[in-house]
Amino acid sequence: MNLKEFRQKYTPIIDEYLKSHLENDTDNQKFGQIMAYSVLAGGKRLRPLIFLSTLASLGKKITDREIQIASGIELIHTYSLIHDDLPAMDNDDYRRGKLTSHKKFGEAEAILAGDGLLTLGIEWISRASQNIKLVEIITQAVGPNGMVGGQYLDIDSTNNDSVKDDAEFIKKMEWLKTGCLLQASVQMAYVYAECQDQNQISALDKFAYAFGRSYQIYDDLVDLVETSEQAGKATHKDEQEGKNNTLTLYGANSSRQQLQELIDQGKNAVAIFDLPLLGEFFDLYQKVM
Ligand code: GRG
Repeated sequence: MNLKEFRQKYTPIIDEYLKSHLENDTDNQKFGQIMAYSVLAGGKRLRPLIFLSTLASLGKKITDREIQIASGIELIHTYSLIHDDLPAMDNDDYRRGKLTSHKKFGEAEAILAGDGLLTLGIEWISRASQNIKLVEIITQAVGPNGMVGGQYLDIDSTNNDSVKDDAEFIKKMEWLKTGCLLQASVQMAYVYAECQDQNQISALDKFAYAFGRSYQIYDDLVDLVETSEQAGKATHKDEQEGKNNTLTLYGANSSRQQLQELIDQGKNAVAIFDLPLLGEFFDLYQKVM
């Protein structure tokens, strides 16, 4: 099975799981709908699909339990988008082609929806996996030494000229903000699948680094090349708002070159697997190359 077929099979299954459980399992129906709004607004389901593709690459069967873990990762990702869009952060009106949560329901509601999705995501992962190691991986990846820490560095460095040319700082910030959660999606899969093969683990670690690092560069290029309609969110904001990132530091050509090097590294690493799934995630980047 290739990635196109895999996505076509599993995206509706993930979406259906998210829809039915968010709307039905929350005691307060109105709050359940507020959380569901942002989750069901769209989204590529990239992190759940990476988790499931890693499982499939390792020969692990995908059942309802694995779908619940994958969906839990998506809840946590969506929480980060809701909070990132708040007026105190990026102050965005559109996300996934729809009004952001705070624009639609109010700021307090959006903060709470994010809080609810984060905690529910951890609950789903814990409940379905029955594996404390997975909970440790995900909480470390999104906590103060992961995504939240990266977001803090982002906020702290915006319009700060002292880090404008600091390549190491920018790389670290981007890794924490974006790379850690993508990496965790791969790590959780090989831990859950009880993979003991060091060659496979090393290949997956290399893939997780290459994809996690490259995804932020890709997203910044999307900001440069796509219209708001195409991206479903405001674009051309980074330069205007004094954001420091690989693109503003090196420019588009060098960013594309770095992206290509990471694509080559990542694809080579996962060439050991029979299924082509993981390497094909890099094909997403074609539209910015
Ligand atoms: C903890 C508030 C808080 C934020 C964490 C993840 C994050 C930092 C902010 C979100 C904004 C952003 C541009 C982050 C970079 C990660 C990224 C590229 C997110 C968009 O992910 P996609 O492309 O989006 O997978 P969809 O909508 O397809 O799920």
